[in-house]
Amino acid sequence: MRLSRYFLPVLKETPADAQIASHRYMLRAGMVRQQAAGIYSWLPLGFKVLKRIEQIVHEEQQRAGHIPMLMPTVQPADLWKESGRYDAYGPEMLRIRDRHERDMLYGPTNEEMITDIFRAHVASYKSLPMTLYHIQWKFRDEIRPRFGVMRGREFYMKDGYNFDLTKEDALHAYNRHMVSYLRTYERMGLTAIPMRADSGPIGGDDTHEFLVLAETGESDVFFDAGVTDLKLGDREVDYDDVAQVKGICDEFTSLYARTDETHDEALYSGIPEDRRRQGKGIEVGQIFYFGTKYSEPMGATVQGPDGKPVPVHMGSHGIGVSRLVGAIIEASHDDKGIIWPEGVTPFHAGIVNMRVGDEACDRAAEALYGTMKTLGMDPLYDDTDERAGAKFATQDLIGLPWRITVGPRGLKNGVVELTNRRTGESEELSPEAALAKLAAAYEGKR
Ligand code: 5CA
Repeated sequence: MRLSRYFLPVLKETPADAQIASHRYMLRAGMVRQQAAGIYSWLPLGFKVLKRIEQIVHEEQQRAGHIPMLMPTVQPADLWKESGRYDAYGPEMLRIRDRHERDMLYGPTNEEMITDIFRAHVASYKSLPMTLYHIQWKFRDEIRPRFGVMRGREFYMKDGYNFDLTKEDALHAYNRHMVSYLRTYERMGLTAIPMRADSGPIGGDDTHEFLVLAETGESDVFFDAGVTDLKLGDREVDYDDVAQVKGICDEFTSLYARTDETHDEALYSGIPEDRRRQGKGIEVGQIFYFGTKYSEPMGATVQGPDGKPVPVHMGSHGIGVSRLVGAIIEASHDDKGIIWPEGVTPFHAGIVNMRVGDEACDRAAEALYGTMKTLGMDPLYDDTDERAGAKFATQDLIGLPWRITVGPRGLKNGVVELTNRRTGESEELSPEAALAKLAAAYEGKR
């Protein structure tokens, strides 16, 4: 993309009402625009990041064997009356009446709807196990929307639902989700720690939240410092291997890690003192096992091996896709702007032409731009006639992991400058060597 033809409305001023770095930088980098409290338009740069995150979520869900689909945002109230949650959900639910005076709602989550789909189409235990998921906009009329997309009213969420014959099978589905989530967050450059939590309005006994440690997080967390060292890395996972998947979950959940809702002071004080940690975290996902809480009242049964109908065991599993954009920035920024991890960056590199109009500079920058695109990379080429200082400030603000600077002095020696946004280190390299280094940096991350 050429910056001269892009829509990147960066702000010079720091917006007064934005209290945390991610919110400030998302506004300043022209990623989002607030349309009403907790409701945002995703401008092109923000939209690109949202889509990269969504893509990683899709890939990891499908790697775990989960099936994508799409349910609507607007739901009939009748389904929620069946489960009993229409009244229980309270003022967070946005209730709508259509022209025929039918009660509708803007979905805050989809347990009822997916249960309805399941009961209509699945009759036998032979179709199980099954996990369906979608990525769709949700609405919760949060009492205090804040911190930009972190606590929105309209937000983008991946929600998945498992259907199993037995509790044991459903717990394997729960574990499968835990492992797939660990991999998902790691690909985004995040450490998200599974912590025992409270199930709230979704219900059920077993639930873990995934928390990214950050001072600006809204959850209070207590943990053994050892949990921050755990990494899934690139180990091979066979998601059908019940023992392997459980083994990984045990590894990640055996050390103490809880949110304040389930915090147990006695257990916590059993951790060696030098490893006890308290802090704040951003909840980027949550998984639940709730058994037959929805299948029983809604009649979602299958014919079991003995021919008798049995209600299915279910769980639901969510990832805050739009919240992740903010969470990644909270975890990765400096005083100049965002620092995107390579896995989610909106563009792979910025190309800064220091002297637009200079024939050698234009030729070299155009050649780099063309070659990168041919190599399947997605560069942002700053071909505008802004001052160099302003160009660099924009690059730092929008946080692309790499910048290639093309200037007249370097070109005389046949070199461009390759700068790493995170370390600030620059190297003078031939254009070919700079491209080879970029390609290596993105190896396995595109
Ligand atoms: N039905 C279950 C699992 S699919 C569910 O709704 N879980 S949840 O309530 O925990 O939401 C899943 C994730 O969505 C949360 O972990 C969080 O990351 C994100 N989320 C929840 N509320 C908001 C909000 N108001 N703004 C942005 N993200 C949110």
